[in-house]
Amino acid sequence: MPQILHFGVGNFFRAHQAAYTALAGGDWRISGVSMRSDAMRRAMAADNFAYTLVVEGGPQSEFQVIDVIDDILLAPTQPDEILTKLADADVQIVTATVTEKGYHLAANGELELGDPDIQHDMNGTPKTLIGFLAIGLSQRKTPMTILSCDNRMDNGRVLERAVKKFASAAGLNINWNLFMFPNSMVDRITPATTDELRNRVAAMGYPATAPVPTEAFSEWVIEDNFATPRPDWAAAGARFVTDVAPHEMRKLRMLNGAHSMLAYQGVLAGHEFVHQAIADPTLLATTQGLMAEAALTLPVELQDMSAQYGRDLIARFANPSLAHSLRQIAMDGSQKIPYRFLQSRTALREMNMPSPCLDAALQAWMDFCRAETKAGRQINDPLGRAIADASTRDDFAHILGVDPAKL
Ligand code: CS2
Repeated sequence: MPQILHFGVGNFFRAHQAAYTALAGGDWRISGVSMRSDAMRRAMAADNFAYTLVVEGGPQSEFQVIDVIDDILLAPTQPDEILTKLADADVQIVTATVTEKGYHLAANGELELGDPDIQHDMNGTPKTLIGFLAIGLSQRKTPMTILSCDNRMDNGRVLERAVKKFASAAGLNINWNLFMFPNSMVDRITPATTDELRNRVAAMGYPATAPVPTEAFSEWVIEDNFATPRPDWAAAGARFVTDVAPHEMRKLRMLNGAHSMLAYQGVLAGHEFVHQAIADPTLLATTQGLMAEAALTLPVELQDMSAQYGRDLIARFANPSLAHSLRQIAMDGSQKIPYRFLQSRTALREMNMPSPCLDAALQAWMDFCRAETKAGRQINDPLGRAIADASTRDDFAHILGVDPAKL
């Protein structure tokens, strides 16, 4: 049976790629890899890896039982089993949602060879996605498609470059003709699971150990550049295109840009959830402003749809049945801000146009970092310590790898 090996079995993957695979029909099955903790494997094993997706936002919650996952392997304790899977000809597609920081990239977007986790993987027993792929592909004899589903511009190419850099530093030989790394844009707002949700799902008699809350909307735009067959994801609503970049730009700059701004301004204003922040008239106005600024930077063919896209995003953010925590979005700002704020800002500067809302968003990130540091809280970011230092010295430019004059 054809298989997918998925790295990063969090809620987003279970609301998105796994749900598309289930809807696509056919006989594809998924094995998951949990990058750190055993918690998800333990919870899901109790229900034989089936789980309930709870679609919130309509008059009633909709419960969908998803049963496409066969097992979950643990990266820290089962590296050999994972490498065996990567060599298995039945495993034709690797998908990944390891978050921005799971790529271990420097501010210039290239793999950070000095990163301690990457250094660790050079010894031959990997624990990162990059190490697993480089070592796994060097042992593989049949084609495979590696599909990044993380929120990054050019995510497939970035992943391919990172794996190549690792392989060349580690002296691994890979037959690159066998492998494709298509880009993709993924979208579905997926908060964390709460006890309240578990209880509600249990009361309905559905698998309740690891349910996932999500919204009705979802989007998946995939570069049609595969080395292997794939599930009929188009039947489940995915779109295959030749160039994903315009879709990535609109989503990262408008949706994720607005999300991050709401997170920083919202926490500073004392809000807890996205739907509360967007109900605050001041934050609604800056969000609309940021979207309008970001929209100006999009390719011309998207200009006509951007206003409606923005209105739809506001309606999605306002969904009161999704308890989407602002602090969850505020996490890992150093990895997110370049694609969410800086690229739009730079594009506007090149057009000699002002960017007051994007400037305010960037300011809100810095204010948030200062406030957290002052309150003695650790900043949840791979560069957390450096950011805490930068907060006391007011030197955020080097965190983002930009010229201080440009901040
Ligand atoms: C959010 C995203 O946590 C975050 O940074 O902006 O996870 C967002 O909810 C998704 O990209 C929506 O598709």
